[in-house]
Formats: sequence, structure tokens, C-alpha cells
Amino acid sequence: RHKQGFTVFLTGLSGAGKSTLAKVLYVRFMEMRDRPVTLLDGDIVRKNLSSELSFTREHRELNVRRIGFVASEITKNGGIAVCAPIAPYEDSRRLNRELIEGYGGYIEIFMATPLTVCEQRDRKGLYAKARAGVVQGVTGIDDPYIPPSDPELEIDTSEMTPTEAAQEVLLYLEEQGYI
Ligand code: GGZ
Repeated sequence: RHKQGFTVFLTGLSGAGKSTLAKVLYVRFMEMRDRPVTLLDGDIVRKNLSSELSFTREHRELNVRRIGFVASEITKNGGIAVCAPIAPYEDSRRLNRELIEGYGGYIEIFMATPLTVCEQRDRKGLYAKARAGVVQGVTGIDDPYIPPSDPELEIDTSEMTPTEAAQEVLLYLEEQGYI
């Protein structure tokens, strides 16, 4: 059977568990050895593809569209793309969905971990800096995050381990016939 490509698009606040889940999924997909797998994590993209961009609404949407374009090419060619940007706006998420669904599967996963939990984790000290007023325009503090209106899955990592979260995603993909 010739399998179609697909994109798993994780969206949510900094510290919601996007990168951790993306990496677990990446390893699982690699182990399947049937399609090329590409990880498009927020910080990797920011460093290599969007280094000139800031965190204004315009630049965030542009960043997210770039990720969507790369994912669409991967999906078109029968690969698996795992994307993990914050992607706070519905516009760019919707455009990505429309683009990618023309080529294969698009699975949007809302990482619904509450801000209080993300803030407690604060691995990079971003929230502390935002609260102190040292950094402005931080998503969830003084910059918006618009939750997806109709995601394929919703995952709250304050209630489960990364392995459990990955299992939930893999089960969904299996049910839908993607894997
Ligand atoms: C949000 C910021 C900001 C501001 C720097 N707001 O936890 P991190 O550190 O590694 O992930 C965050 C990353 C977000 O980049 P994205 O490309 O995913 O965002 S978007 O989809 O909105 O384009 C965070 C860091 O960059 N960071 N400043 N002001 N996150």
C-alpha cells in the first residue's frame, strides 16, 4: 500500500510541551522506516529559516506560513512533517491547513497545557522576564494566543507524560489510516 504524506502541527504556549512531544513523535515515526520524517521545531525554524523575524503579529504569521509551506512540500512528497511553533493566530493556521490538506493529511494538535503550568515550568526564564517587564510581547502574558477552534486533538501535558501524549497521537493517526 502506498501511504500518503501528512503533517502533525502542534500549537500552544511556550512550555506547553510541544517540543517534547514533537521529539517523541519524530523518533516513533523514524522507527516505522516507511517514510522520510522532518522535525520543524519552533527554535530550529527561528534559527535557520526565520532568523530575521521578530515576534510581532506580522512576523509570527510569516514564520508560521513558512513552516506550513515547508510542511506542504514534505507532505506532497509523501513524507511526514512534525511542526511545533507557538502559532498563536488562526489566520496562518487556517491557511496552512488549506494548503496542506490539498496534498495529504493535516493533523492539528492543540497543546492545551494551562498557562499557570507553563509558567511554573519556565525552562528558559521567558515568563519571569515577561512578568518583570524585561521582555515585552510574550505569548500568554501580554501577547495573544488564540486557541484553535476545531483541532483534531487536544492535549494537556499537565495530566500525562510525553509517552502517554505520543500514544494518544499515534492512536488517532492509526484510526485515521495515516500510519
Ligand atoms: C513567545 C518567544 C518570545 C515571545 C522569544 N513570545 O520556549 P521557547 O522560547 O523555546 O519557544 C518560544 C519561541 C517561540 O517561537 P515560535 O517561532 O514558535 O513563535 S511563533 O509561532 O509565534 O512565531 C520562546 C521564544 O521563541 N520566544 N520571544 N515574545 N515566545
